[in-house]
Amino acid sequence: MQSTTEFKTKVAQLFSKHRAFIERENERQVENNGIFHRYKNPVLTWKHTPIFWRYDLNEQSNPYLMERLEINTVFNAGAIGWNGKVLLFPRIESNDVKSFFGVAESKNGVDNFCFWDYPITMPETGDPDMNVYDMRVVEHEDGWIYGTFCTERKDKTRPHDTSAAIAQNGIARTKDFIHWERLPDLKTPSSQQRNGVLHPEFIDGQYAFYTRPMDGFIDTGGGDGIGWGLCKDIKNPVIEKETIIDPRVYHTVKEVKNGMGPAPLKTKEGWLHLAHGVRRTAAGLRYVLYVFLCDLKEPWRVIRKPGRHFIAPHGIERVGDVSNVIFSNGWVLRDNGEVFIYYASSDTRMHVATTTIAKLLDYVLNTPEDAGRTFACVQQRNKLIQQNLEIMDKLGIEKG
Ligand code: M1P
Repeated sequence: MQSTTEFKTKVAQLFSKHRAFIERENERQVENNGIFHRYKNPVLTWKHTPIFWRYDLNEQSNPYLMERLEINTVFNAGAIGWNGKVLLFPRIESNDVKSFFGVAESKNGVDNFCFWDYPITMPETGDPDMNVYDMRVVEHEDGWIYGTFCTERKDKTRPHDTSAAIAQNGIARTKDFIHWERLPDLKTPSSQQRNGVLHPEFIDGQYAFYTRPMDGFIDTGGGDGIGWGLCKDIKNPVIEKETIIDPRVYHTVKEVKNGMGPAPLKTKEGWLHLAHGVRRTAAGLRYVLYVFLCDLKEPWRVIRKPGRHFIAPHGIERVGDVSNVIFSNGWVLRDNGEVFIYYASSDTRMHVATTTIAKLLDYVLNTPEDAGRTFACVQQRNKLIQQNLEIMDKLGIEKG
């Protein structure tokens, strides 16, 4: 028979191990691409969730000190810079496959992320969500902070297909990240939606959304890429006309589908976007991130689009609950020009990559667009090689 002292000691050990895990310092990795730096440790995992979210700490009801409500994964986090700190709003998936949102904060944005005491209790609409996930957090010029996320419900028109579901864009807003006002789901001409993002500024006095129209729950079908639409009233959010601004394209990183990442960053050169693109491979779907730039005055107009992936699964990032996936719905631009890109790997954990707005703009403005086919791509590379050989010759650099 275990004594109360033993139970208390076990509980104390749980907390001290957890604290040591949260407080370990992260290490910036050396990368040779000149564009961003990865970090050694993920910034959020299921292990970061508080002990008191998972265990029953009452000795009478839990004498074996078991985890009663285990957590499986922590990924796809929205992000915001707030009072000098970084707040992340990850998708937290419980072992019962229901996701919910939490708030984790860090002073430096690269380690020591600590969850607030309670997860977000997202209010429901009249039609309860089965599941909510992938929240984009946007400070809008109307003074509210909005969360747009996927709300998923059973497709009641197909009662016998237990995996038939309908995805739509849910919307909520807050001023303190604790109390959220749920607004009606965004109505669009499409039967399914995911990856909805609110543009941070009004466009002609209207709210503007990036959308991702789909025919199916997984397959986009006739939905041809990232869409854009305006809505007059955020309390009755209806988009009547959806226009595709960034189409999916055969034999590119976004051949099968794509979706907007976080809300774009406003820069002197235009609105900078981070998005994910999906390609079908023999090993299943492969998700990577790519970057593009839109016009400042006409944010629906793409003006630069490097023809390559920006971040792809690397090392351990390749493996997880849904392997070979990199997904991002949060980044933070700091006052000093640093950009923290929060990305999830394989639907399992959160990482950070750091760079600067200057580097991102250089990348988006000077990385060539997709030349379109192998022959043209080789010509593009030959041009670079020829120029470099001349420089190496002048500088006396020997071929490695
Ligand atoms: O499993 C990969 C991703 O799949 C969905 O994204 P998309 O609709 O763009 O394919 C989402 O379920 C996302 O959460 C998940 O990471």
